Amino acid sequence: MKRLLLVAASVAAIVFGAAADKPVTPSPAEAKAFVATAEADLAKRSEYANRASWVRATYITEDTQWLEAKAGAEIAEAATKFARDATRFDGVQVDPDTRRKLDLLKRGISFPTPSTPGAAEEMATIGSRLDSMYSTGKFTYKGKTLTLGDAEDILASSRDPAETKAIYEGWRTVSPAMRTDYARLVDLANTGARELGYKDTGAIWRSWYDMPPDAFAKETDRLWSQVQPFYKNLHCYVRARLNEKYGDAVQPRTGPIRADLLGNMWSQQWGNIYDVVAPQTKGGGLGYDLDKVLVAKGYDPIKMVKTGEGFYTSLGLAPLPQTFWERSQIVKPRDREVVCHASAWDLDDKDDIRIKMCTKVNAEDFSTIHHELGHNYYQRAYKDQPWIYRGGANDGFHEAIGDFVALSANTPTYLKQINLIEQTPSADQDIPFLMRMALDKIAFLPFGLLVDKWRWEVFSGQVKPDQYNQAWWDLVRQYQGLTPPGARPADAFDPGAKYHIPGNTPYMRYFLAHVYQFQFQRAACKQAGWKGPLHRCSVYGNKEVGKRFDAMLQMGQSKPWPEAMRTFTGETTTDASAVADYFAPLDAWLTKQNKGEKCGW
Ligand code: X8Z
Ligand code: ZN
Repeated sequence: MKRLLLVAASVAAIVFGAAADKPVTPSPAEAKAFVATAEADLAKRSEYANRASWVRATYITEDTQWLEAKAGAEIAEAATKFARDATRFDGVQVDPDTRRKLDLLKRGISFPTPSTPGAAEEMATIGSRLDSMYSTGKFTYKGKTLTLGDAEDILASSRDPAETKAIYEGWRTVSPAMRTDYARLVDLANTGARELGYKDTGAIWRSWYDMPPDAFAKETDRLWSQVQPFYKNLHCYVRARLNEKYGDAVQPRTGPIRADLLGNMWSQQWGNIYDVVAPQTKGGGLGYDLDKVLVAKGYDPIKMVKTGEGFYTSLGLAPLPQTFWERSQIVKPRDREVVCHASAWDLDDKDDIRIKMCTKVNAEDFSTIHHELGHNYYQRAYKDQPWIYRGGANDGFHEAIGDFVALSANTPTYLKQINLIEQTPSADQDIPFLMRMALDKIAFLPFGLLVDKWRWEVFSGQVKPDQYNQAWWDLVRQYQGLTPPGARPADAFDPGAKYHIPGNTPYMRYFLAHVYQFQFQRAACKQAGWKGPLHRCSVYGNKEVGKRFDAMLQMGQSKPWPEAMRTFTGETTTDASAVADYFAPLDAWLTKQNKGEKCGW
């Protein structure tokens, strides 16, 4: 703390000079010293804020919200001030490393705080409250109180459209109460962003990808146009099967799909309705149901995490530390409120890595475990980087690491290797497998894109609070081709019913990750000398791949992301052709199946 005050004083002296009339250009050495001080200060505060957040997320009470908000306000205020001060070195000729660190300091904050007294505290209090409102949200259905976890289970398995509608709408009763808080948070963050010289908060978020913010927005549209025809094909096929199952009155053959019929609360992954849309291929289809297999084989949440760890160690990475097992929350506690939305944590930037989940024994959480462990393995790999570089090459990389691993971990070849299944489907059963994967991976793409398209509109002021819900549904309809099961109430705030909105977590990272993971997979399989179809490749046990993978992980965000990409894949751009390579046989098959359908919406 003392150090921080001293620095603030010395920075002022550097910039304004002793005589205090004319600004003096600071020296490169002063820039370096400033960066070192910022790193040391933020490192210390982040451990404190992380621990407070962990306690709140695993034990939601008034008091833990208060503690989290206090620690959060302090670090947000400090980080925003460092960002503001960093601009003083804009014209200074510094070494490339110092320049990158100054840039990262300037753009590193997703919710900058205005300098007005009390603003940081207000933002942190709202942030903690919104996340807690979401995480403790409940509603009543048939006389029973349901949590999100209960509701998700029903939505995944129910094939009664009256029930899915009730559950879908029921969960969305938790979010209208968030709207005023949310609008206030947007206002405050925008004021903070403008003080830093950005147009609005969205402009900061778009500045994280080593290219101009506007170029990034165009880049997301370019990627979407690469994959959109495939999504349209999948949408068309799934809609036809839903129409056959439920009839015209529930799901018409043309137009948008009813959002509650897809087995997921946000219709973001459709794997849970595989049974409804399973390709009728000769020879028995997929031949296994991972949900059932995990239960039948006696898997419990710990065993699922151990299995996930086993994949990473097979690549030559070190086992998780003992403290991971002692301190993680793997199972939902029965006696207190917690944040069930899965996350991975690095408490001290050293070895104290943990996951926090309310694990269910099912296929979705089998994948989620690999996803979360990817975050932890990344965090541990870059722990020896300077503090500012301890992050993903970009946030999409962070999300793609575990998903890349899960692509192998979901292959029948691997599932057989670890004795989960006895037989792998024959080579002519690729379509069912690809369908199962596409229901999760391809269906996700438009959702991954639209969440932050909505936030960009909100931050820019283009969408006002009374238009929040309509704008959300306009995007859902445009990109996902979905419609709600019934008219939405006037006070609805449906974006608030998705974790990352009240949780204030940027979302474009997941869209990017759904492209990167296939690039990683394509490159890894090439390194492994794999000659078969990409979707059948597993890199389990491949130490050579592990070595190159680890080299990328260790870089953290010390270099612009294309360099990290090159280190592992040899490529330097984001390229959705890897998605097309992986799914090519399915896309062709879908096109045939859709003959005669009026695709689109
Ligand atoms: O939020 C997550 C992870 C934690 S970073 C569980 N995901 C997104 C979501 O659930 O909406 C992973 C896929 C997309
Ligand atoms: Zn994640």
